[in-house]
Amino acid sequence: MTPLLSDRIATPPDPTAAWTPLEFEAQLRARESGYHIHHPFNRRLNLGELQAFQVRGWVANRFYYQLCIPLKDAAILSNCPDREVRRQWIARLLDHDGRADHEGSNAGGIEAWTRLGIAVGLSREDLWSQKHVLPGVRFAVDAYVNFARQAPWQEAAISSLTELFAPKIHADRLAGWPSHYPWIEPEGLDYFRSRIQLASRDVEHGLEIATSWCDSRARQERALQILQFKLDILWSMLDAIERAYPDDLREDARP
Ligand code: AHQ
Repeated sequence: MTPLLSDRIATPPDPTAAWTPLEFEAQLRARESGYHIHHPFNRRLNLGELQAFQVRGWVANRFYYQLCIPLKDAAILSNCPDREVRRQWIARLLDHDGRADHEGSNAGGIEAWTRLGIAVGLSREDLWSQKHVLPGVRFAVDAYVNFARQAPWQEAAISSLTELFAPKIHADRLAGWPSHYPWIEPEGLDYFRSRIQLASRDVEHGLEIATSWCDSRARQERALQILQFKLDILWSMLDAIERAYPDDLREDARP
């Protein structure tokens, strides 16, 4: 029986059809090339090519990002009517603000980042005064928080999925900094140690939300746009930091 001509002509894929969950996750992961692990400043930082003042500048500016993560997560919680989601999402806020007696390992990620700051030679006041926070860093981080306040909570949750790529950047720091920057006390790196497991946990929940919310190709494409927006936030933070702390920065201007 000769097959019908129509059986032999493969029907082209429908460009408006939703991707399968696996295809959608692969599309998200394909955005890794825009992650700030590839930014020239981060590459130099993790290759040990930066001077102490440049590391201090990076730590003091990233501190503002860490301070604002709980505000971002609180915005998502305030917009989310789903108790099951809130019960999981609130862990992110507590991971940064701390739990129980807020001492030691209960002190939270913002305190751990403060300890990183002290380990690289900044004072607690240097960090908490935000005196080193650059305009470009502040604008980028504030754009993230304001997005979380104004967007549907599902879209704001999707913006956290840059953490798909975070375990590698933390592992790179833990692998390289002790030999590249032996002057940094090892316990200062505890924050990076803590994030590897927490990032994986957060990504699992974030992907669950993204997969159920993005039930159409249009929403899946929107999710890719949102991920690119957050990748740009992280990238532009490093643009500002790289520009502010050139190798030959005047001594009296160095953090
Ligand atoms: O320390 C980081 C962190 O707590 C978070 C939360 C998450 C979010 O909700 O957007 N993203 C994130 C990230 C952290 N560290 C960054 C780094 O390079 O150290 C990576 C960043 C991210 O990938 O979004």
